[in-house]
Amino acid sequence: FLPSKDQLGVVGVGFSGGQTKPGVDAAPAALIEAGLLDSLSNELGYTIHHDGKVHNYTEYIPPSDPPLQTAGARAPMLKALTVSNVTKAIADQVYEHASQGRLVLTLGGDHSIAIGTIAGTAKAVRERLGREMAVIWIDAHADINTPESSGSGNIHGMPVSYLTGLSKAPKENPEVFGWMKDENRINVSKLVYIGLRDVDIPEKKILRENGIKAFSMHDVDKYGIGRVMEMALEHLNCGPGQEGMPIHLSFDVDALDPQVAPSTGTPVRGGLTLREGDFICECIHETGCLVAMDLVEVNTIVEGVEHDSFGSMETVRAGCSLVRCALGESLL
Ligand code: 5AB
Ligand code: MN
Ligand code: MN
Ligand code: MN
Repeated sequence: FLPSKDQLGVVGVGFSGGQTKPGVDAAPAALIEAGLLDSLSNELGYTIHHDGKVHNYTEYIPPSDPPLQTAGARAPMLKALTVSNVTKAIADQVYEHASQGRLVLTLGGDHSIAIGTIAGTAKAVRERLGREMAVIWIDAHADINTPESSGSGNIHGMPVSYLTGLSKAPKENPEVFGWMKDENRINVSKLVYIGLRDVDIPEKKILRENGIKAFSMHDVDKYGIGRVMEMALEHLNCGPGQEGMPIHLSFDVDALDPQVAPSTGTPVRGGLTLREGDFICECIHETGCLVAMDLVEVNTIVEGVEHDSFGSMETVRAGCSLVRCALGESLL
């Protein structure tokens, strides 16, 4: 079921509409300028399929997109139409690469874009291989709020609820994620989190009620990252001697500790070390099951960290390292 070993589709997503801080849309250019794609082709030997662009999706952004108040919600959903339209376009781009058997790398952008990337790969994997796909979500946050449970209304805190079908477009409002079909969704039993340390109270309830596998920073401290990865991959049937299943890795850079990746919109102290982050990516590479990776939430101009400052450059470098490790840099 694997994509060809050396064909890499790249999508540059300069989109920040899933949250309110500008700067996360500049990340793909910063990552590419730092030499990420060059090293993937020159050092790791990938043939790169990239249109050479960082997309801003202006043609998909409606002229008016007022906050959407739904019954019983704590906060109105922000830029719902915009994020719905843009993630549909991203799903098509990612599907196009994946359906041609390429490994897909998406450079974000805020984490709302994973609605599109995962929808696109899930559909391609179903069509090509007749199989379900697993998702490994590396993040300080669970991003599983529903429009009702979210306290912020920011859609970058909701992608997993749409991807698992816990949130769906209401009948009276199909233009907000009504494009998502079952073929775009993943099963909650095929989802694993690592790095959690800032999970909202309603999200904890959702995780518990759905029996979702989650390794918090407490688990990383308790078992060590080596054991956590063994348990995570075993849960997804991707451990040694197991059959394996296609894996989509969605890596939010805020899973890393702010000391190594300060330049992100919602930093939380007490995160993964750079080596723990790289190790996670290396272990996933080793399975041979990786079909797609997102790197999201690098924000080069976030508050307190000037563009081109040391903190911003360090964050970009950390992001590049994570991608290279997931794509095989550390193999001897
Ligand atoms: B990120 C919060 N749970 O819903 C919310 O960076 C934060 O993609 C979401 O992980 C963080 O707004 C979203 C408070
Ligand atoms: Mn996230
Ligand atoms: Mn996060
Ligand atoms: Mn964040």
